[in-house]
Amino acid sequence: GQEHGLLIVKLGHLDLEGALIARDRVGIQDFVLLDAHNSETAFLDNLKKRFTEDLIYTYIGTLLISVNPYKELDIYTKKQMDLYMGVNFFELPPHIYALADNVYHTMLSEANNNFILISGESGAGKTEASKKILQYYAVSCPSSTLMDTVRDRMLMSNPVLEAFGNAKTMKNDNSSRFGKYMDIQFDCQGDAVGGHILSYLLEKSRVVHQNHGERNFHIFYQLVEGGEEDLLRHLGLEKDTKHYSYLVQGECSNVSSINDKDDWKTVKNALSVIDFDANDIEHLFGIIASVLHLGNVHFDGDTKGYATLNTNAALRWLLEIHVLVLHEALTFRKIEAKSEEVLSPFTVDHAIYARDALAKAIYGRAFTWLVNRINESLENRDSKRKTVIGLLDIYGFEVFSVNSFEQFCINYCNEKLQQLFIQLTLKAEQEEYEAEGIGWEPVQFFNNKIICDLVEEKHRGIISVLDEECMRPGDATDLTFLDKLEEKMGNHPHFVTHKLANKKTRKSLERGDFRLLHYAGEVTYCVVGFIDKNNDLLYKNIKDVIRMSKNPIIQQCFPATEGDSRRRPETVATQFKNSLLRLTEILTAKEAWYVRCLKSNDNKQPGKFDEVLVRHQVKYLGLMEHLRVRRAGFAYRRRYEVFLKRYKALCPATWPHWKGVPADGVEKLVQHLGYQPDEYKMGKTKIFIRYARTLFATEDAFEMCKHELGKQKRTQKRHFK
Ligand code: AOV
Ligand code: MG
Repeated sequence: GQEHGLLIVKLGHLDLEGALIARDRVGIQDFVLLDAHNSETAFLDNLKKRFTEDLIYTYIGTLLISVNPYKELDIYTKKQMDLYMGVNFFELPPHIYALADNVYHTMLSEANNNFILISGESGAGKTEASKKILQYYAVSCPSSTLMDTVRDRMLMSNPVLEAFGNAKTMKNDNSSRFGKYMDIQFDCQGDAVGGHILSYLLEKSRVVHQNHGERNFHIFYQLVEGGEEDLLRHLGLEKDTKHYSYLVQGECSNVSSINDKDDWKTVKNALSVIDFDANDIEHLFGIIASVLHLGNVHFDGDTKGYATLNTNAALRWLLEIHVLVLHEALTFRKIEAKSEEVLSPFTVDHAIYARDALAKAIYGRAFTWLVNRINESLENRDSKRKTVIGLLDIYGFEVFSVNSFEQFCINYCNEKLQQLFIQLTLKAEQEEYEAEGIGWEPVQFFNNKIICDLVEEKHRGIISVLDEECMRPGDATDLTFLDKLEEKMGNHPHFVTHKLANKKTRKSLERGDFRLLHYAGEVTYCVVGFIDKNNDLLYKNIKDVIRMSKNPIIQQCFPATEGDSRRRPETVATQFKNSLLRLTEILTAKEAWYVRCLKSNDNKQPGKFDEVLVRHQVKYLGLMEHLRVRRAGFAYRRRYEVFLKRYKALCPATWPHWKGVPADGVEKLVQHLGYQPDEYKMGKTKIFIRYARTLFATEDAFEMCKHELGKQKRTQKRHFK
């Protein structure tokens, strides 16, 4: 083709055809080098072409795109890891290891903090990607025996947290139901010396309720299916998940892709690696079993409709608390009036509500306790200088047939991360051009800040309106909340209510729903439960009772000092909002790297590339815009030393060594290669190359040259023999 003209002039004696044919079959490894860079169709063709060849990774510069293959690929072996160690992006096919390795070396050479933002919708492959990165560091970083423990614990924290925090949903058999940010700490030799995990809002409503086709958290099934007989007997559990109301609602206890028995062994082993002794394990599973027993506490109504327990049997196993005390707490509410305490009986519905609230609270707090415990075991007690690589793996954007408060929080979180991506990629680009003294025109993005504001703005956003309703004593309900929303955001371009639905979108809405037009698509939320879930209250007498438990983990989870203050605790949504704000601060202080995961199809089907689905993701993730920005002024930039080191063999003046200033060497080199003045600019520390084809041609020339040099070397060797 024409763009190779330069190459053919300079290296006319070499045959390019073979290389070009190979490239045609496997597509282009880096979209920056794609000729029709403005064409979404060309973009998708390239992804598809590669996907068909099991090449799931493609770059946009240093951003890595990953398309979920839904099948095991033979590309995560130790051999592959070794291959990618210390190698530049360009030298090998795109890989998650290449990214991991480049982040690692950047951190070491620049002594800075980095983070890898892994994003994509539910089931796109974020958690798998984050595991691959962690494994790469565990295997490939230099090793010292002391640090081996840290490394093992870091690896083993994964199965434990997945068991307690992941579950089967309609989108993903192993869906993360909490957000996770993990810092891996390295010393200046590059040894992994410690780690720290921050967890975000666990979807604890799943403990008491699962939609059809979904499961509770994996750990429950693992315990019941895999638990040793002694243990189960000790916990009073039957070896049958059907026996437990909290496990049967979704009607899919068995999932073909999941082996709970094996997973139980993995988790038990992992727990021992992160320093859990037999007592810890007994207490932890005592809690898990208690939740199951609690779910089996059923109520009847007496003649007045008040709740009575139909059997005391399950209570006996609950948290080492006296049966009668528990019985009372589950059927009566204690009201403190002046100096007296009055017992007011629960209705059946009320009692069920109290029971479920207790189960959620126990599980949620035990999860937080577990994260803290893992952090203790990962703590680096040596205060020497260290730098970190942060790994962010959150719950992806999700839309179900019914979406509730949990989806609202999860999708809001994804909005925030998209916003961060937009800010950082634009900002980084602008600053770089400015720092290097090169002018440029910014590229237009769809900025989703408007949606973030709609959700989180002080006094005006959805969370504020929700909080206001939650604080309002008396008659606030989910529907009054909806009315308030309608009143306040009715005219917002990304908000649709029942009343206005037909004007803004063609799809109508149910009375109790509102719809948000998210960056990734429309989601209809059902307001039922918003107020309760946001308040997340536990009756005081239930709290008092649970504090009587002799289980030491429960004692730590429900400290006696809690709740003394008169101040109302922050609502769930506000806590979440604040934690995301802090996360953004943590991340913006670090150098960002991106993995954008794409879902290849909606049926978890191996090797199927659903073009419509992928196109939609490419669009909303802003990949085309990202590419445009990368190419707006200059597609590529390289530090002078790096550029020279790589390509010096292409010019007699720079080969084998260039003795002067690197910038001058680069100037000599590119002039020899025939770069035209409009093709590149010399910045302060880097060369900026405008067209992909220029670098493409240079890279090809380099390949040919390597080949030639290799031949020469081989002939020389033969001569010596
Ligand atoms: P997610 O983390 O992005 O969804 P996962 O990482 O759990 O998605 O991936 C979902 C499933 O896709 C996995 O269980 C694997 O079966 C398959 N998969 C993903 N990546 C790969 C890969 N590189 N190679 C082979 N199979 C893969 V969520 O947590 O639901 O947002 O909330
Ligand atoms: Mg996940």
